[in-house]
Amino acid sequence: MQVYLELLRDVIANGQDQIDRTGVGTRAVFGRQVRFNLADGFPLLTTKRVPFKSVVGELLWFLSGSTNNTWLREQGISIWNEWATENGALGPIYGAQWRAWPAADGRTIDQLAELVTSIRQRPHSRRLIISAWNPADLPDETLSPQDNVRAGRMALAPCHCLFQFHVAQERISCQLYQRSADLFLGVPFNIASYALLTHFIAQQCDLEPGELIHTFGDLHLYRNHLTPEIVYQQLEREPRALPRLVLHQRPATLFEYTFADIEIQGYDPHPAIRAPIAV
Ligand code: DHF
Ligand code: TMP
Repeated sequence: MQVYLELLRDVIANGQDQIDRTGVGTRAVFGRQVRFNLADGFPLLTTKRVPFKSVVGELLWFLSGSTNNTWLREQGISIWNEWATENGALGPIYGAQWRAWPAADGRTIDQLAELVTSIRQRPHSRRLIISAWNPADLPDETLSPQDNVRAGRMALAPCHCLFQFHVAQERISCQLYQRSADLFLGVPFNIASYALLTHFIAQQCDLEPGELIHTFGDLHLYRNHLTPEIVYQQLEREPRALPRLVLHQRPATLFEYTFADIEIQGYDPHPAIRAPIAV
């Protein structure tokens, strides 16, 4: 995970100061790529504690097709609270697009179910893609998340918006395109989440996990994270050995994983670092 600290240094050294939608302001670079070989260990940051239960809960929630924050809240996971309406609604975000993309004729398309079928039948396919970027459902950037939801739109435009799988030599790799990336808060979650998803898909398709390739559009550090207590504190820390992921059983489908199936072993991170999130 040395590569994560290198991204922090890259944004600090090469970033431009930008104004952004939230009004907080960022330092940003455009277009970067990092790779994680999943055989080297599970890519969960060790230079600060990342709440793995929240990562797992969010992914299980996406996989279930839900876009309502209520279940996450009940699990004690608060990462989507600021964007939800009082009823917990978030509009047609990831879960809806992944599991029930609305087609023009009124059908819905279960992109993930079709993906698993395709990988099993045609692992050499070059079309193993899931997109959450549905222009018809995008929010109006000038409205609040809640007003967008009330208008039937997404609370937030998809950040991790497209991913593709690739099979070679019995290994399955995943490349994610993240158009907008909060390097301090969101990215550690995003890396772990897509690594976990790649392990699930590999298990479901009788393949070994290969690489996670993480490609970034606007990669930024919010100005209020560029402090001695937050980003610079993390940069002083020495990365430790990566933990390992253990999947205790193989559920019948991609959609039946539960918390009990998923264990992270040997996670010995430096302490958590609190930081304000830009809404
Ligand atoms: N907005 C912004 N500005 N950045 C984001 O990363 C972001 N992520 C969203 C929704 N909107 C966003 C969904 N994912 C946290 C992490 C991921 C996430 C939302 C929030 C977060 O606050 N993490 C903290 C606390 C985690 C906890 O213990 O609850 C962290 O320290 O990792
Ligand atoms: P934007 O829609 O104006 O780009 O703002 C979204 C912000 O949320 C931006 O800082 C990126 C961040 N983000 C992540 O980094 N990862 C995520 O998974 C999500 C949902 C958001």
